[in-house]
Amino acid sequence: MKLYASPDACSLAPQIALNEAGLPYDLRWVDLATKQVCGEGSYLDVNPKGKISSLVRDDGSVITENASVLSYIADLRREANLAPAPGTPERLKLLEWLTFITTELHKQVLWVSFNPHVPTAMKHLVRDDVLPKILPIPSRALATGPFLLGEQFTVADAYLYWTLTLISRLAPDELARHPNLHSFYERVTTRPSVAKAHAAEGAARAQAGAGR
Ligand SMILES: N[C@@H](CCC(=O)N[C@@H](CS)C(=O)NCC(=O)O)C(=O)O
Repeated sequence: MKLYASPDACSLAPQIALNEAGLPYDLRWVDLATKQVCGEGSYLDVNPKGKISSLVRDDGSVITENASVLSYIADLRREANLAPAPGTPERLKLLEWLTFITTELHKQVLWVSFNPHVPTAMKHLVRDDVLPKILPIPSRALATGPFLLGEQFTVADAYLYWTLTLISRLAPDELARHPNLHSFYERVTTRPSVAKAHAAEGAARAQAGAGR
């Protein structure tokens, strides 16, 4: 399998999931500005949508959209318990969280906040008005257990972790208002799967810097 990724992008979550599952994979680093893959050519040939993440299976088929990629990884190694069993009410909860994180946090907050073409007034509205209404939702869920679905770490936690990584840069004071999110972040940071993903991104950044 090949995971197309970019440092700081949402591909951190599938990296964590693959590491948690102990599945072998190759990383392909994509320059999101030029849509070029390091050592390969155009990323648009892999995923015409041009967005991270994409997972290419050994048969050449491509899975795109982070929520789908994460679900696929979880189902590939069910023993890793990264998702409740398909067809159960708990699995529906996981889908709810993946959708919530994609639409509310990733697209509504992070896309706007880190897009250089979005007017500053809109960024301030999102940071000061939208974000404070969203963060209490995962924070409340984490009041009853260490992870979004309770005791078990799932792919939704990997995705939430990535969003909190960027939110901690965007609005550290807002995040500090939510001790549950803060302790979740600390807890997930210590997982070996997360350290491995950060190390891979660090090496990719260093390599890109050396190539400039
Ligand atoms: N609909 C996609 C969106 C993913 C997405 O926005 N990825 C960002 C990185 S976090 C990206 O590829 N940005 C590059 C661009 O917009 O050109 C998903 O949910 O996976």
